[in-house]
Amino acid sequence: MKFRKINTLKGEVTVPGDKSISHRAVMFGSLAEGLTEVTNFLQGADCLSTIDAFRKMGIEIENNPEKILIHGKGLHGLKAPSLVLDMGNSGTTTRLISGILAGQDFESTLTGDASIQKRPMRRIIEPLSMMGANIVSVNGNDCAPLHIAGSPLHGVHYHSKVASAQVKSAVLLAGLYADGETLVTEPALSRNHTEIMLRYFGAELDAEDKTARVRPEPRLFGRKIHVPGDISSAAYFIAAGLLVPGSEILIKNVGINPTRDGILKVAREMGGNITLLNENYNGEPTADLLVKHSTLHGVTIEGDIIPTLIDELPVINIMAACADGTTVIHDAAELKVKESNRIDVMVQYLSAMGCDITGTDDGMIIRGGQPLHGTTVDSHLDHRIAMSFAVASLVADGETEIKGSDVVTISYPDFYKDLARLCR
Ligand code: SPQ
Repeated sequence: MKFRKINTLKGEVTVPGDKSISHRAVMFGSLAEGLTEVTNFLQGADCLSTIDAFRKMGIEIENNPEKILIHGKGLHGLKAPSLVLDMGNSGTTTRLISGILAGQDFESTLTGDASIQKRPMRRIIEPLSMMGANIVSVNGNDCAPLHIAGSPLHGVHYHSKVASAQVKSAVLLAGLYADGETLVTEPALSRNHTEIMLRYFGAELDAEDKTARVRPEPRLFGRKIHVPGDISSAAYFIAAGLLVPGSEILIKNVGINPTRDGILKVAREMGGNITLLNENYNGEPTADLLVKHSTLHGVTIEGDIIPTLIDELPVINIMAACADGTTVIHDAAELKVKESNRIDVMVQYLSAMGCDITGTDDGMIIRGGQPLHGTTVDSHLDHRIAMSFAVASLVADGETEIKGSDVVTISYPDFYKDLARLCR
């Protein structure tokens, strides 16, 4: 797909439902007794992979346009899948489902696309094995395919080396099937949607500082869930609104959970004009975001804020490239093990657009303020790379071509349509 510089962005946009919350609604609804109704569910390919996996384990899930209905069968209601479970491109599905499968009384095998088969699974194999799980990487390379023979599990206190919601959630979900309580402590707090939603379904779970604790064998009950808009999808409009001269856009109903809102803090620290309207703190907090074009300056981004904006760093790189001064990003080595190596790919194509950027072991250094020019970008089949460079193209001279642009179907199928509607 080809893009050109635009004059300005004006209007309102409603981004689709949060991907992390949509996945969890299907998973926990399947393990609950009775009906779970989910509205504003993200109809992205990753969340459809989660639905498909639970259907293959005997859960009836009705995917209607206005709501998803999950006919949960309780904690012990899953059936052995007769086929290999296909996780598609979804790291969240792969890692969280592994925690659930570890405690079943059947065997299963799960795999995914070429990207999933390269993403590290040792981070879940290790803690789940400590709990007594029988989980192996079929090719012996610590990646999917994974074979899991369900077995009795015991509670542990796991100290994770990485701040990862997927690792934390896998262990907590296995903890539902353990013989005692399970605790996870992480080096920095990662997104806490699992903790919030499992408690809402009836689990005995408490969380304090960087430790979450769950008690085993709860009865979970079907619930109604309205999924807030995904701040990771809103991030592209936040960046575009700040960067394109004269822009003013309202992004409606965005999740602003403090474990996800790092982009708002960083964008404001860079000088970004963002106003929160209609704030609602009932359950997962939400707000409308009014974004106005701003002159940005470089900042340092490091430490505990990193997990709260990890998926937004590619588009924050674009903001930094257009900001005056230097932006330094540390403590973000996790970027190397996402759908692509997001440090290498951002450095490669931002350099090609004329930006002065250097990759480091755990981040990047961006000396901003040089004019960007169009180039050809390969998305590396990474949705966040495609959307980030679509934003860069709006302020770059000449034409930008994004190869593999369709990959946005993973998290935001209508992204290009929504963006085009705002362009003036
Ligand atoms: O699901 P997947 O492929 O891992 O998706 C990504 C993304 O950019 O959409 C990461 F590549 O988001 C992860 C996120 O980075 C979703 C997630 C979750 O829902 O629990 C947690 C984060 O990953 P991690 O490894 O830090 O736990």
